[in-house]
Amino acid sequence: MENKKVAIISDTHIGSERSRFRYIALNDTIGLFKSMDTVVLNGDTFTLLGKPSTRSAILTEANREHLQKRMDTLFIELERILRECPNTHFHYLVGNHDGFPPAYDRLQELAKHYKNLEPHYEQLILGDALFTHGDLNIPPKYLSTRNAFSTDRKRNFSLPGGVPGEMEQAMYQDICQNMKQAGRLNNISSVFIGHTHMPVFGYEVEGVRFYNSGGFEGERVGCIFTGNLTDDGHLKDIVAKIIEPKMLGAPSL
Ligand SMILES: [Mn+2]
Repeated sequence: MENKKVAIISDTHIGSERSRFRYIALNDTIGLFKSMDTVVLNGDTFTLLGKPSTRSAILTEANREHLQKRMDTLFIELERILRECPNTHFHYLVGNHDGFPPAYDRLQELAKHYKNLEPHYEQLILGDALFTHGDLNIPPKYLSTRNAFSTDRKRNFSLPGGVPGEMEQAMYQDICQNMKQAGRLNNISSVFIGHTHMPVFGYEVEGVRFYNSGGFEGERVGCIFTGNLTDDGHLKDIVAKIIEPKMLGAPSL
């Protein structure tokens, strides 16, 4: 057995007019995916609904209809990726913009036809790495503020490194707490999240390294992480390929 090559990306927000990804297959992304054994799409790959800060946003008839239409359009793109990369296994984690029960049901339907698609509602563990979008780990006090991200957004992160803000640190603590309760804190070495659109590379909390692939809306810095998953389940050689804000051109979906 050889190491498995893994890529992780989040928050491409395809379908949002501010997204720099009109298609995820732009600019060699599809080539990178083809060269991988496993790709983790770590939430908010598509913007199916505009501004939900939580997945429990009440689905009115109007936005349920809207959701159906968006799914019809945007999941064609997902099918294209699955067809073009038949030897790559895709883990699709949902976020707060694509994590609603009807969308998750549709993903599960799609997974019956495409064996290289595996949807996840909350989290995924591969070896000693845990993947989750991050929206489920925001403490209520931050959700109740008008804009939970407003102060964080002023900071300018650089990769590698970057010191996470107060809300992000609270998210990490929540994730550590959950892992402790599940008895797996000692088995996890790295955690990958998204959601805040702030890239973070290997920030350590309680012996766990946290990674955030940033975001692809507006001028935000986003990256694709790659690493090697060894036979004995260790995700190593983690590197970040930064995707420059202007690289992908203006979206026009
Ligand atoms: Mn999100």
